[in-house]
Amino acid sequence: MATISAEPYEFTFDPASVALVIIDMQRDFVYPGGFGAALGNDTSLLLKAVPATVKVLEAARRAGIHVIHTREGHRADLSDLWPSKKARGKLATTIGDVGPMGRILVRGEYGHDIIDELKPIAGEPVVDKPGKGAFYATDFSEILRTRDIRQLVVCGVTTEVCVTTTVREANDRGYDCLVLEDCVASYFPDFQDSSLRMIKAQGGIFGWVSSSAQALAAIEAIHLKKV
Ligand code: TIU
Repeated sequence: MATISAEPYEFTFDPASVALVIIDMQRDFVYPGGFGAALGNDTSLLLKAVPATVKVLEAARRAGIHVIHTREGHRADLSDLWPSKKARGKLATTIGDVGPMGRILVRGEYGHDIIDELKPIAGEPVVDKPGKGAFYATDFSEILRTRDIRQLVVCGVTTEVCVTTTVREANDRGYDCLVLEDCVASYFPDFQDSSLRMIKAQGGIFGWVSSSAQALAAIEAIHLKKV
C-alpha cells in the first residue's frame, strides 16, 4: 500500500488498483475557439493545470499505474446530443457548429482531441462521453471493473463541471477519489475553491484533495520500489 498526504486525511491506495483519470483536457476547453470560449470564458485559466498534470502523468507511466483519459463530445450526426444541451445558453456558435478548430465538441475534430502535452499513449483507454460525468453513457465502469480499479486520482477540467460530476458519480458507485488541486482548473477561481472544499468537507463527503507535489512523492516511491 502507498499513502499520499491529503485532506481531510491521508489517501491510502494499492498502486495496482488505482487509476490516474485525466478529465477532458481537450483543445475545445483549454484553447480559444472551442466550446469553453463559445460559453464566454477566458480559456487561458485552464492552461495553469497542464504543467503539474504532465508531471503526474509521466510519473504514473513510469510507475506502471493505470492511466485513463476522457473526452467530452458527440457523434458527427449529433444523435447523442440532447436538444437541451444544444440549446443551452442561446449561443451564437455551439456544439456541432464549425469553429476555428473544427466542429465544436464533435469526435474526430481537431478541437475535440486531447492537447499534445497530455496525449494518450498505447494502453491508456480514452473514454468518449456525451455528458459531464465519465460514467454516463460510456464504458468507463466496465474499464474500471475489468482492471480491478477501485480508487481514482483525478485531474482535468473543469473542476466544478466535469471533474466534480465524475467524482460524485464515482463516489456513488463505491470508488475513492483523490483530486489534485493544481491539476484541475476552472474558468472561475471561486468555483475552483468551493468545489475543492466541498469534496473534502464533512470528513471527505466526496473524497480527498491533495497536490501534485504530494502525489508525485508517493508515485515516485512506487517507481523506486519497482526498479
Ligand atoms: N463549461 C465547463 O466549465 N465545462 C464543460 O462544459 N465541460 C467540462 O468541464 N469538461
